[in-house]
Amino acid sequence: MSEDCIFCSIVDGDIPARTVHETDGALAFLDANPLAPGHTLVIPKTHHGQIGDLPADLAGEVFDVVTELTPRIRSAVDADAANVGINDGEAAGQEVPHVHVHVVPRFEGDGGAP
Ligand code: DGP
Repeated sequence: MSEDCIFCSIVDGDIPARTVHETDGALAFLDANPLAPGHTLVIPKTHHGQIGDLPADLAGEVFDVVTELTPRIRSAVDADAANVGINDGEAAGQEVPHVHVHVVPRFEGDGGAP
């Protein structure tokens, strides 16, 4: 837990979020500012700022959730594809300094990658 971290507050239940899936070490919830219907964030429950800070076993657990969820999310919103990605560092567009993987459903003709 890191004080003043929005995603740690979501893990702790202090900020509400729409949970999609949960494991011992990872949480998936809907993005509050979705780029598309079903836009989901997958995070480690413990606080790690950037991808290089993640222990390998936890990175594996997070990625397992991404792997399992992505086809399910695509199917749920009838998407044609998905962008799966991490903004790693401020200059790359990372606004919340708690590692998170974006799963963004994509639709034919929706205008290209975000
Ligand atoms: P990034 O720019 O990669 O750090 O993405 C941060 C994402 O987090 C952005 O798409 C919006 C989302 N977000 C920010 N605050 C909240 C929140 O309080 N709840 C939820 N569900 N999503 C949030």
